[in-house]
Amino acid sequence: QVNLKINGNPLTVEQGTTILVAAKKVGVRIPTLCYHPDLTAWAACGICIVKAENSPKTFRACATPVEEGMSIITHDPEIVEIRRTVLELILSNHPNDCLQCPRSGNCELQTIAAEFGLRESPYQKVLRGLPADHSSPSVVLNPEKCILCGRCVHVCQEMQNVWALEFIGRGHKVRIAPAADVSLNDSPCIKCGQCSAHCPVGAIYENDETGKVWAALGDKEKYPVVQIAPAVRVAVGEAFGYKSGELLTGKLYSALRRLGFRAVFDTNFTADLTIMEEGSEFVKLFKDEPDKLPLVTSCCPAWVDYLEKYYPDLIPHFSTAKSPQAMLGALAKTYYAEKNKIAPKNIFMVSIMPCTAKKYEISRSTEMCASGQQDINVSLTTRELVRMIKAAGIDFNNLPDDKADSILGEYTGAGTIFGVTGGVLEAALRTGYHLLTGEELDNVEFQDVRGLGGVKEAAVNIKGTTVNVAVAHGVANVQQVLDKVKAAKVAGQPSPYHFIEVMACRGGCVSGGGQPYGATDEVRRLRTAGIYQDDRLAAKRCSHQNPEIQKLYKDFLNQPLSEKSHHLLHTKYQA
Ligand code: HC0
Ligand code: SF4
Ligand code: SF4
Repeated sequence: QVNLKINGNPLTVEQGTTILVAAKKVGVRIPTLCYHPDLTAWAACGICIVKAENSPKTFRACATPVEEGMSIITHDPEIVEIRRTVLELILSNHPNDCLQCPRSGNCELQTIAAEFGLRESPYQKVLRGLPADHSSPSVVLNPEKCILCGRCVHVCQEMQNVWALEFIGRGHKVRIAPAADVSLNDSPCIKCGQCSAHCPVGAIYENDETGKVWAALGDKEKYPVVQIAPAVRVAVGEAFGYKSGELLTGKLYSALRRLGFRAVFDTNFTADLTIMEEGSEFVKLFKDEPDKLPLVTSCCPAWVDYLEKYYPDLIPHFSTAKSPQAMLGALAKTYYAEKNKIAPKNIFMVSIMPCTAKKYEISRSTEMCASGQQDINVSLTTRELVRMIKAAGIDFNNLPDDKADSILGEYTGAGTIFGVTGGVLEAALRTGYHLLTGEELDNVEFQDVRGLGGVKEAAVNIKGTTVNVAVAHGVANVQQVLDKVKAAKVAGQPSPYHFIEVMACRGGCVSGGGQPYGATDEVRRLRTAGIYQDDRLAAKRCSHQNPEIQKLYKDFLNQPLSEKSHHLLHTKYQA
């Protein structure tokens, strides 16, 4: 414990706490641009400067741990003046086109500049003239807007272990760029979008495809339909003044109908279907070919991209079941189209995802044309949907609750927990137990695979048989799990795990790269609590109990892993 004073207020905090975090505890917000609680502080921007009382000593609050007896001043005329100068220097080569910027309204630089009342600058504006990179289906990189805070580089390296972004050049020529200065699409980038979620300004942002959706909504020939992912419902409210984690499924359905979608489906429905297919795949291997285990989940497209690039020898362990997004696209243009006598080519399927990598997934040609054309036409992030709702003048907060459309809308608690780390595995265990024993679980909650621990392991007892599972989220945590699998292989021993879940984003999709800005562990916990609340409130909590899933098998697919299921719902991977 360390005792100190901040602006004269005494407080006691734990050893190792930084001045920045300590100040927050006494209600003082120190401005920052480079600091982010997910990342190691590296004190690049200099705006968080504070000083010791009665001494000329200054500190970078984000990177300085508190010391016993310290007395810190966070705001006085001298400090404010230094911060103002730092800001003016940043603005001296930052374009002033806020009106057209993708971050206008939620840009951290814009906010700080407004707080400081910056009106005119003593420095001459010198723009760099750097071109934007539009090569990736998922994110756009505009180095001209970059303020060199380094968050994207650190996210990509520390949290994702991808190293797609780096600083290139020296002195005033320094800029962010994909490693080796190739285009983003030719770089090792896995399209998770975490860089875009952490960038404080408009230098990296989701590839905006709302224009295509507006066009389809206005096209009389088209039959626009939509699906929403599990994690969207607990985060979208943040853009409309709700607390993180507020469950807004009914309002979302309403908003989508008012935008003009003819049918509103729920990706949670096909999450239940993924469990039927993947769970059956697992049970078959577990019983008949245990040497082919572990089975690894494949519903996160950034993770798929990573595995194909970095662990191609493990591709045979990937579940062939497509992601819920992909399954819904295939079924909308076959099963739903048939039942409702709509020509599949007229259906325009939009998915609302917390994720930028889903934009890439829909273009993977090997798997995404099961219906004979592209199954999903456009994938939008939560952030893009928010803009559409606002642009359409929809009063989101006062919308009535609506229901999803049959026959692709009903979901169980197992479907909804896909949105959090550990959820896919937990859902699979709920149904796996039933498939292996023919019985139902008394307690469907598997606490060991929940929470924000980077790697979670559990030995699950299924009536005397042990199933060893592991869950990793945030790509940097994957390596230790996969290395254990590889080491066992080399030694000729059975895999230490039977089933592995990986999600590229910390916390799972609840803090995907396309979610509203501002995710921290605090926010992740709130969004996660919203998802588990949805699970607890559900009438049914296991995928195999979903009546619409049972009907789908009866009327159309026959049974899990049937020929039709294989054709529509399974895929292949490429090294
Ligand atoms: Fe996810 Fe998904 S859970 S990847 O995080 O499996 O994006 O929310 O939609 O497809 O369901 C994202 C979220 C999905 C898919 C589902 C899976
Ligand atoms: Fe790195 Fe993900 Fe950004 Fe690609 S999208 S540059 S992998 S953080
Ligand atoms: Fe997308 Fe979810 Fe994977 Fe993140 S964890 S890349 S949001 S699918």
